[in-house]
Amino acid sequence: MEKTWRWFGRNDIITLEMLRQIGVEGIVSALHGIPNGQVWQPEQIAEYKAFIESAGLRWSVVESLPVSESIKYGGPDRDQLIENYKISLKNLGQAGIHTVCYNFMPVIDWIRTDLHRRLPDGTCTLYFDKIRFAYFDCCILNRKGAEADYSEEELAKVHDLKKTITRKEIDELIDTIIVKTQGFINGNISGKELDPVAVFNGLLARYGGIDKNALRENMKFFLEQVTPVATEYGVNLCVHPDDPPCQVLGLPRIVTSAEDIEWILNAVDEHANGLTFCAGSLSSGAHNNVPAMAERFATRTHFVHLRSTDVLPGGDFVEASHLAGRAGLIDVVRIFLAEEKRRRAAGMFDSRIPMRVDHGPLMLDDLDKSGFNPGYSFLGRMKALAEMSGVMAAVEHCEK
Ligand code: DNO
Repeated sequence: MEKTWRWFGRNDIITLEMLRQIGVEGIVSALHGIPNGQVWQPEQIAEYKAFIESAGLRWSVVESLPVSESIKYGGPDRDQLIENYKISLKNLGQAGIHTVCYNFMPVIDWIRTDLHRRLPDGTCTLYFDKIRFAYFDCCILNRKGAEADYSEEELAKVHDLKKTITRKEIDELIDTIIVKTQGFINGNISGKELDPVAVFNGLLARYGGIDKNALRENMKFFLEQVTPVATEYGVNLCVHPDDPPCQVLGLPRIVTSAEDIEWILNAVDEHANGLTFCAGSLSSGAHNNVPAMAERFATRTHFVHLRSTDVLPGGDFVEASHLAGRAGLIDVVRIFLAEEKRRRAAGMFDSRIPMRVDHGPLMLDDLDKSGFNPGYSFLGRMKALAEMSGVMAAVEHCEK
């Protein structure tokens, strides 16, 4: 697999020169400055690509070319936005960038309630606390009917939390869920909103009539139009699973399980309509057997995120070490290395599958630094990359 790294552009405090030194081969990035929905112009792509190449690396994957909300809920301007998406895909393909990751999560991308959960070994990690999330839903957003989505036991715990939670904790929860996790990924929240809760509730309101089937239909509509363009220009599209893989805030989520993924791949049964195999997101759903899913969807996987989680009693989950947790990354790596072998034998152009380690603990000197995006510090990811490189080398050695 090609060792890639998510890099956030010239403002990233991790430089391309640092990445060369630790054995990174390819860069995963996006034109973060372009507002969602606008065309990525050939000159803008060429300039960014040249900058990456001047450091001796290549721009391997776009993560993400964002799918505008209006495409997801079927707004009046969706046709124009899909046209723009097609032009960006064509421009990327013509520039020689062949892997484009996106997601189809309405309103909110990945969700965590705590970005600095201290572990016994002194490192910090990302955490999802179901009760705090339910508190956010029922008592901060005050979403109508939210209570129906939680058990009586959970609601009783929310009630207890209400008595003890401080104003500071409430502000942090809002900042974490709406701003910090979303601001850096070209999501719907820029991070500059004066009243993030009001903005967020406005975004949620657009999905009033959209259930799972309606969202699936909108995704199919999108895929039917963009996949032929992707195929024509040699681009592999790869949808990122929902993180966490479950319904949230009354919104439908449709990339949560093997059944969902099967549906998407069948909706447009073309090689270019593929999957980002995010082992971390999938592992945070207790219903998912991650290595079995890797086996099942390997032929349509175009990009791999190596990360693992532990699901805890009560619905919480925590990011695990890359060699532990329920993702089974050693098996996952073995499965994708075998898939690469199959593709090489078949003479396929994409026989080297890009992989990146996803997230990593905040550790050592990085604990005192500011400026990292949540989950994307340097040393924790470097350690994870070393671990995963070791696993790849060992598997390849044993299969010789
Ligand atoms: C968070 C990421 C996601 C992912 C997008 C892909 O760390 O895994 O934001 O990049 O969902 O479109």
